Amino acid sequence: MDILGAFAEFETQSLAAIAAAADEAALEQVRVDYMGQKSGRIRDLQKLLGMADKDQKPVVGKRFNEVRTAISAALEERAVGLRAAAAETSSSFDVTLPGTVQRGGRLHPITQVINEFRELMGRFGFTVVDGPEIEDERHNFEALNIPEDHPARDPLDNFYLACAGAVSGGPVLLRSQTSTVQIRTMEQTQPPIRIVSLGRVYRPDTIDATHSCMFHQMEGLLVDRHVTMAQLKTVLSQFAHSFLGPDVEIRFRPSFFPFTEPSVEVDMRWGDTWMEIGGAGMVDPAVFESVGYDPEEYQGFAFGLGIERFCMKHFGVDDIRRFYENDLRFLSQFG
Ligand code: FA5
Repeated sequence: MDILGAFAEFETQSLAAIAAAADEAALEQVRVDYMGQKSGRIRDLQKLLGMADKDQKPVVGKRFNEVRTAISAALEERAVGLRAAAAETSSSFDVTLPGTVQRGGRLHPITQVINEFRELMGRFGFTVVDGPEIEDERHNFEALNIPEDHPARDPLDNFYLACAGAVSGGPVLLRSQTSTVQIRTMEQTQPPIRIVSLGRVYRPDTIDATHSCMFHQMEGLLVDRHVTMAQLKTVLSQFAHSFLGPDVEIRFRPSFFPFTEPSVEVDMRWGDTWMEIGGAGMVDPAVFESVGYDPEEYQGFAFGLGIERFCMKHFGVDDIRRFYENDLRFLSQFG
């Protein structure tokens, strides 16, 4: 057989062997048998190259390279195919098995109510503002007309912190009410003002089914000329109707807060029972003076509502402590 004939036969046989290799190990054996540097049959072809006549050498050399390239390409292509097939058959994915249920998170019921309150009050034209949870005595008490000897300032009724305020250098505490944000807002803004602030407050109250030492309030403040208590009641009624439906009634009971005059407790009626949900009143002139407003020129109303109370009523929860226990069996029922 001439040299080129031997090349052709080698090519045909090796390509057939490559195609017949059933797995990667068999293919590797074919590669060693045909193309192996030490003992592969390609070495016989190389020897034939040396035996070619001088004028035949360019043609034979070119053909040798073509055969070698074709076989290398076929080996590579077959290896890719076998690897893909192996991956497919060895995959542990079984479409008949039940899937893993992905548990989606959801917002805490109190966060849901806070978001809804923000949205509702936004529709009434109230802007949402925030304030710090660590407060100084000016914002938690003094500017709110709560004098030094007032029982609300008793250290046993507040969470004072064992460090001094970064700005004032005076005592600091966890805020006991969101009314602090009234002062912070008025210090920075001129009337008219229409804000709500929703957030955590802290009191060392005895914990029971309706009281927690940390809870949430929504503070509201409106300051303008010619503001009346009737407007306060309208805003609170509209708010209650929007959140709980047209059957809910609200009533004012005379009360006292140092920062409002007159002051009221706000009750709401669900079914047959009245429930206290917050305090409210007309902003006391002393508060306006403490932030540099002219009490002759401006009036305002303010309210502070307990968010947990709404949440309990809304979702039919009978114990406030459930909200803070992080029990997924409880939390996953909402939303
Ligand atoms: C105040 O905190 C006043 N700052 C409200 C206010 C604002 C009056 C603006 C006038 C003008 P009071 O201490 O009553 O008021 O608390 C308001 C509401 O917070 C209560 O009606 C109740 O719904 C809720 N609340 C009070 N203490 C707790 C508690 N320990 N746990 C859960 N909710 C509470």
